[in-house]
Amino acid sequence: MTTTDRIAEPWGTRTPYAAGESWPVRVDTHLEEGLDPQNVDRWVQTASILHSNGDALDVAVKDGRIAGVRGRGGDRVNHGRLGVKDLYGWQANASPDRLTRPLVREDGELMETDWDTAMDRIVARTQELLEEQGASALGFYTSGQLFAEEYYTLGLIAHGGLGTNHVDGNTRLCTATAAAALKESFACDGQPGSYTDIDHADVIALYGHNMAETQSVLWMRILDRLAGPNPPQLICVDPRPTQVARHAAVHLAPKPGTNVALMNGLLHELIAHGHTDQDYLDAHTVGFAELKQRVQEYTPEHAGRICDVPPEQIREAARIIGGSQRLLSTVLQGFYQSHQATAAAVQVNNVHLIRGMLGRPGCGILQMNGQPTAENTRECGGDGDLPGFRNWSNDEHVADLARVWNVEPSRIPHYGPPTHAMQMLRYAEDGSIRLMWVSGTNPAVSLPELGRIRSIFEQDRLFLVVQDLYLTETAQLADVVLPAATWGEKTGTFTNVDRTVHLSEKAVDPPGEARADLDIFLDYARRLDLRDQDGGPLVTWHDPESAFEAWKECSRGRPCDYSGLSYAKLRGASGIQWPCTEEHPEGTERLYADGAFFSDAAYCESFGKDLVTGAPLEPGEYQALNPDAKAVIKAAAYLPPHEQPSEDFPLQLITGRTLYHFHTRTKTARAPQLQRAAPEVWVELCAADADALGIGEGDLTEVATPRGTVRAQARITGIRPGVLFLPFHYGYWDTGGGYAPLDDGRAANELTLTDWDAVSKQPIFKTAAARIRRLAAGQGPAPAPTTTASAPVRDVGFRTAGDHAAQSAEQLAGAGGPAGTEGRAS
Ligand SMILES: Nc1nc2c(c(=O)[nH]1)N[C@H]1C(S)=C(S)[C@@H](COP(=O)(O)OP(=O)(O)OC[C@H]3O[C@@H](n4cnc5c(=O)[nH]c(N)nc54)[C@H](O)[C@@H]3O)O[C@H]1N2
Ligand SMILES: Nc1nc2c(c(=O)[nH]1)N[C@H]1C(S)=C(S)[C@@H](COP(=O)(O)OP(=O)(O)OC[C@H]3O[C@@H](n4cnc5c(=O)[nH]c(N)nc54)[C@H](O)[C@@H]3O)O[C@H]1N2
Ligand SMILES: [Mo]
Repeated sequence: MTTTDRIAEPWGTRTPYAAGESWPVRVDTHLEEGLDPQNVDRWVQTASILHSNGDALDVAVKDGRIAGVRGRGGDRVNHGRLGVKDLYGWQANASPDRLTRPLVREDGELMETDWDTAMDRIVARTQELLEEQGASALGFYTSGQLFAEEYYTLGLIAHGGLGTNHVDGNTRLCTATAAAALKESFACDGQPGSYTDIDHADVIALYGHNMAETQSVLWMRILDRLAGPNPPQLICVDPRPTQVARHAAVHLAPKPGTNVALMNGLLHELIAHGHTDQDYLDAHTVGFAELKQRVQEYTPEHAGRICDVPPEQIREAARIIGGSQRLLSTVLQGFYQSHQATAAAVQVNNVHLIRGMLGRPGCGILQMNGQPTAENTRECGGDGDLPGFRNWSNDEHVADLARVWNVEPSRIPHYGPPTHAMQMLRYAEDGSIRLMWVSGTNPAVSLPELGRIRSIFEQDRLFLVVQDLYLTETAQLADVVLPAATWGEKTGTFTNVDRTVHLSEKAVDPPGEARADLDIFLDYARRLDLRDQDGGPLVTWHDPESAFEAWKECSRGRPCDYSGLSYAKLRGASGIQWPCTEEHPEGTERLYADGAFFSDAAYCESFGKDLVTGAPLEPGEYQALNPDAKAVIKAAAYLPPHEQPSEDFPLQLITGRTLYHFHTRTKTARAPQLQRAAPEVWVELCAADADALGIGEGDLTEVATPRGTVRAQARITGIRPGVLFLPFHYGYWDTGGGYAPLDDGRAANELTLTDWDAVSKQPIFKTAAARIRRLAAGQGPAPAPTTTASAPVRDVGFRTAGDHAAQSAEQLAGAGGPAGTEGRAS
């Protein structure tokens, strides 16, 4: 057993291993100071809720409260390891400012009330609007952080009960493009690869994905391969010098927003040098000829000019990818939050299709998720898609869902694509959506162009319901605030990036009168008296397990088949990957192993879209394109970003994450170790730009775009010249308790633009034209971590480290063995 300051050493101790070996177990534990593991009352099984990796852990319960966490050594995902947010973030559950009673707005002020009053108000407003205007007046904006059971229930209420098409999750901001790219290539959502591909890969390419900070346990797996015999080579595509870039054989740092040109350059090289698998192409794909023609003009010189990347680097990256026997690719926000998001992500799928590298150990695609339960939002209908990856433009799928729900098919809206979140806001702005119910997301910090978002939410004619743990920036604008229970306080299941399903059990009671999101949705349905077509209750379940049983039935026979799972089976287990059926009771490690896809027109989730306009293809068009249920290779030409640098705004602004915080920080700012590691907003720029503008390390600056300004201390890093980076975590809540004024200029999204990818409808957070100027000398270095992509280029006389409260235990297998863990590691 060793003790480590995991704030200073976020990835902990290396446990090297070789290709094809099993990743060694290392069990990470952090307990509140002074608590001995022997004195923990109970350990309760769950998984991480602060990213999509699905790291399994047990919560320590002491005297009825959460007192720490320990990784589950037997789990297939993390083999016991935990990232920093999970080691320390649980403390937010017990924050004294948790909401404990519902609030309603009276004479402009939010006042405490009881559940009956709050719910009756929502129900009365719902019924008035249904009568006045119909279901199109109602919009539901949910999350990627609730549980599968909760999304499925909300989807049924909204689609099958009320009949509105206005349902979406913040997954629209997050991994709508992952879903869209998988639908374009494979006609269905669902991750082909498995995390065990890391154990086998000889080349791993990370596209716009800062895995070291955002899936830190997955990164530990890669670090351990890099430290072992015959390590893989990494390719990193990111304009910042992330830890991923620092470990890469080739680091391509393209101009933001040029990913399609870069991918076309790589594809050009792969094809020109014959790195293609003609047998695979012939047997399993359509569309190669068009791709070949499309990428012909993207020589390394041409692509390099667009991306401002040396052509030699593109050649070198293509040589490494082309020489690989086992290629794993991961894709995330640097590709997804961009104007040609889907087009770029699809080109990564194309690399695998033309090389025939799919469905074998080491040959995986991870079109990553971000949020812990985003996969479930997509599977269960929380994002507006029909549950079970049913196709809204296939009447038979709608009829089948109507059978499962026992409603008339006409009750389920399917006249057009589900309304995406940005369109829902437009409808609220125009006054056609009059009730918006926000659950598990904080859009007043996380949506683009916050000035506009505030003005939409502040309208009198919009009835805003917010369901959260805290009085967030968004909750402050609500008409009704509902106090929710969260992870650790309620039971449910969720699914990570590589389709691994975990059960998360209730460990402690929620504070005050806070209720599980599931119970709130069930109460709404009951009060509205929603009925099926035989007059029985529409929602036939009453608790998490009965909801899960219902969801299993809905998923039966669909790609994301949960029918072989149960709470009993998940309890104590090591995580099970869907599809899990009677035939495959232990789950399925990789999709498409035999080159067979879910893409038959009668079965598939999507007929695809035009990659430029986003217009959905007609069933007949799809049938003609892909008559034999193969994978579809779709080509795309590069188009420049919509907002280009100008004389007034000569730089490009990108936004994103740091290791120590989660999103709008409602949880991580309430964990002292994490908050101390990154206490305030900063802006990153390179030394050449800083020198030219007279900006020194730590100076106070103002960053401006055509939409607003943010004030931040400057951190000088190795970021690409001409590019600024702001973390988007900092809203207006201060750890002191109060809120800074909403127009104080701290949130990155004051600066971002109202614009999205035409195909996935994912907003663009990674390109905006911007400028920066120095306001004043700083007092010391910027409040940015030194351990991460924000590492300074020069010594700033300060290193990120934790205090005594950051000490965490690491127990290596063989050094006493992982204590108290069950199950097996794969
Ligand atoms: N610590 C931490 N971990 C998290 C989260 C968190 O908030 N904090 N959130 C979770 C969620 S919901 C998500 S979605 C994921 C996100 O995980 P990531 O996508 O890894 O995180 P980001 O920082 O948003 O963006 C990744 C990288 O994209 C790069 N980038 C910007 N523009 C471009 C471009 O035009 N091209 C390319 N190639 N790269 C570009 C940025 O420099 C950045 O390093 O993280 C998950 N994990
Ligand atoms: N500029 C910029 N903006 C971005 C991004 C970016 O890279 N740059 N990334 C985008 C991405 S990928 C994402 S995922 C979004 C994230 O944006 P948000 O979803 O707005 O961020 P969170 O802070 O995670 O908000 C979740 C809210 O749910 C609450 N909550 C937590 N658990 C529960 C629960 O069990 N029940 C209920 N009812 N509430 C709960 C939390 O207190 C919090 O207020 O931000 C997006 N916005
Ligand atoms: Mo996300």
